Amino acid sequence: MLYPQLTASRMLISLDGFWQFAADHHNDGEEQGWHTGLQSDREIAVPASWNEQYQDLMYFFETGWYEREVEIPQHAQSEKIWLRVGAANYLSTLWVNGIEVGQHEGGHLPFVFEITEFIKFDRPNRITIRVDARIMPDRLPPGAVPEDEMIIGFKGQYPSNYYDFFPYGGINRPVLLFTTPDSYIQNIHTSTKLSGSDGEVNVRITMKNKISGTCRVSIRGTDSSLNRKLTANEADVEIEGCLRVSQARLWCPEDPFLYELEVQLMDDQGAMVDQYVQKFGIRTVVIEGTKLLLNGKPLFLTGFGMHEDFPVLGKGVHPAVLTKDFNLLDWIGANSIRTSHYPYSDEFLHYADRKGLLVIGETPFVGFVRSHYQGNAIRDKAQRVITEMVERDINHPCIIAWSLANEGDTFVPEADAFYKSLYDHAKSLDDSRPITIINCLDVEEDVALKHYDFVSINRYYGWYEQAGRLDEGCRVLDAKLDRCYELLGKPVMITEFGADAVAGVHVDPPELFSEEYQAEMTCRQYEIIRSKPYTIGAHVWSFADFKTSQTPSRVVVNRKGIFTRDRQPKLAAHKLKELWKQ
Ligand code: GCB
Repeated sequence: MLYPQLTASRMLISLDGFWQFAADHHNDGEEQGWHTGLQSDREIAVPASWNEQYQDLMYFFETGWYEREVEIPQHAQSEKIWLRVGAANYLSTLWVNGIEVGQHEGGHLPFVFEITEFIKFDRPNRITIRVDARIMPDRLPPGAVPEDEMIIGFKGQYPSNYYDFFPYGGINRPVLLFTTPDSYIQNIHTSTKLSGSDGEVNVRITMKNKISGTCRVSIRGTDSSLNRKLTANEADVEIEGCLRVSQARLWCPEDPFLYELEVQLMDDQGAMVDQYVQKFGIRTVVIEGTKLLLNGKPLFLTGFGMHEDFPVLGKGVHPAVLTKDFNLLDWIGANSIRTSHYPYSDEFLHYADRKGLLVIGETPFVGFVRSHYQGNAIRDKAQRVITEMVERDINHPCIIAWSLANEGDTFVPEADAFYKSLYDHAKSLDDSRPITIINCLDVEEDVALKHYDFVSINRYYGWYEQAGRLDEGCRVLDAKLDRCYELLGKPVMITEFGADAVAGVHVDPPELFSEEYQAEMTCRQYEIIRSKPYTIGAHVWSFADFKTSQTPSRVVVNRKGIFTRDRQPKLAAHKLKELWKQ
């Protein structure tokens, strides 16, 4: 489903702001009838995680209930009415006026439900959203997994998520109410190729169409268009076509030019029924030999793994934080990021399209263990999530690659078929971008990497290994990189390397946790990675300090940020800037 838009034919209202909230400590609110009227004791802000808004909710990982009333304009009576939640972590159920509309599983992708039949026009409508944030082994990402299956840290951390970021609960992204006409444009898929200096734009458009008329597709500012006759149809209608843009202005970090594809659904009298404007960029991205090519030119990715994380907001998206983060990425000279360890908000990706930031889009599959590969349940669920992610993000020029998993157990034999099936599934949905997964231990025993287009590795030599011995850490990194390429013969991306630094701690000669150690390690290792002919990128872990669960190795937050959690630069930020802005 398309991102909601205010157009000549569609209305859009934000339901962000204050909602009534109640914590359901026993997860039995439905039995108590909360969906028919919430016994709310407080207000809470949306979008934002609930945890940092009230002290007693910081460690609340059960079910939260949200409620608000909304009056719908009379003139929307002939329209379809939809409700879209950008993301709510983790399992959401929607009721309108006490009637259950639907459920969505997954904490980092949107859900949208048509609510037309539940809406009243003569009185306020009660919208209720239940968000179940329990941590469980079969949730993505998983928690509370068997300790004997863990391959890295996290034993006994509180809460018991099996990943290194705080499992914030709640409605973290915008809630939008919007309308479409009864016959409407449902989905638009663009993909682009180059032919000499021209751009070829392949479009696939699906519609729910109950009229006879025409679908008009054009690229604004060009003379490129196509028209298709439509007959009234109760089923989904799909049209495909190719538009050509001569002398195309190619999307790239230096000139992130966005074209606008205007799609109009017209009736037989020529009146417009529905309209949607889809932005896209003309660009290609391929792996060729040991190179990553954008528009045919080799590219080296410099930047970070990040998190959606900020004080008070938790995982809530806020335009001011996005602005600050993009400003800092630009200041430091980063050209790319990875959406570690889940798909980021629509708002982030729209910003990246406009700014020319290159993005590796990651699934929320961090920390799969052996038992996840047994049977088909997790594989099927993971494939559904990949489908949702690719469908949501396919038109973003900023996304140049997919990462299908971070640091799963890729060393047991069952992992081979499991990760191959994820790769095949993602390729079948999108063959226009390279796909990777991320290894965290030795590549020699890894059974999954071979299925992917390029190799991604997270390495902490000089930190978790060779701790405090930077020279040795650098030597090991150098040798292991060469071995990795020798074994797999594919381009290598270092998706994580870095060290914790507590802002304000200075030690000479440099020691663990000092700003000096972080700065020296990051810069020296960056140069080693950059010097290899087969590497395509180096992402420092991490952009900013971020909240984690409690464990003896984390001092309230993970301190590997190059910026503090409130976005102030550490020494390493200045040093990296010198390297990246050369
Ligand atoms: C990793 C993980 C990342 C952690 C990081 C660390 O390998 O991918 O989620 O936060 O290490 O700091 O330990």
